[in-house]
Amino acid sequence: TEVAPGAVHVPDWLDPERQRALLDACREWARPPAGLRTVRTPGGGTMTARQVCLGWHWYPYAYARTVVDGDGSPVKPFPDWLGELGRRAVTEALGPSAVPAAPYDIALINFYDGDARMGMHRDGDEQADAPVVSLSLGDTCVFRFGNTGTRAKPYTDVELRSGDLFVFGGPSRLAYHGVPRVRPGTAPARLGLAGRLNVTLRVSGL
Ligand code: MD5
Ligand code: FE
Repeated sequence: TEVAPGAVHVPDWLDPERQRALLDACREWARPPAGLRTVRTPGGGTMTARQVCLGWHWYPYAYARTVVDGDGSPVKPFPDWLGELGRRAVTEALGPSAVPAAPYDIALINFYDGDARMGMHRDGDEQADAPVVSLSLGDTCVFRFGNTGTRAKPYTDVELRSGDLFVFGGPSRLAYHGVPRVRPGTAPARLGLAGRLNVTLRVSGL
């Protein structure tokens, strides 16, 4: 389903076996060193979603090769298979011509418990216009897709479920978006995951 030009939602893109494999990988990546951390914003606040990064470490609002705002460790490598998954996602959602020439080299993995939220923002710290690939696991959330020029309404709210793919390319790459709520207890029981995980794949341009 095309939610806006370049913004395509593909429900149930990852089958149960691939969801399991991605979740197991996320659990490994979440362990220290360079594991799951609470993100502190320059204003003194904390993000409610916790995060682990692969390839490049995101800290508000820049990228680094070490966990500069955490344990100082080198960031974990971005595996080839994840880049392959990203290219396949873009091909299936937007077509082969939308696959970027540069390799996917960043994964940001956000963990949301039942109370976590993400406020409306744009993702502008990458120096490349490649589509962002988003994969959801666990609890369903309300994902809010907004506009490029303003943080304000109108919004399109979409429920993202375990296994869903969303690709944000073209004119939607710099749109405002957020996660106003998670629906606790909606994860498939087979995953054994209390909460929501979102994996985004990005091209750094760095
Ligand atoms: C999430 N993550 O569900 C979302 C999914 C983040 C973040 O927002 O910054 O880690 S990615 C949604 C996204 C990425 C790039 C562009 C657009 C949406 N968009 O234009 O709507 O944890
Ligand atoms: Fe974002």
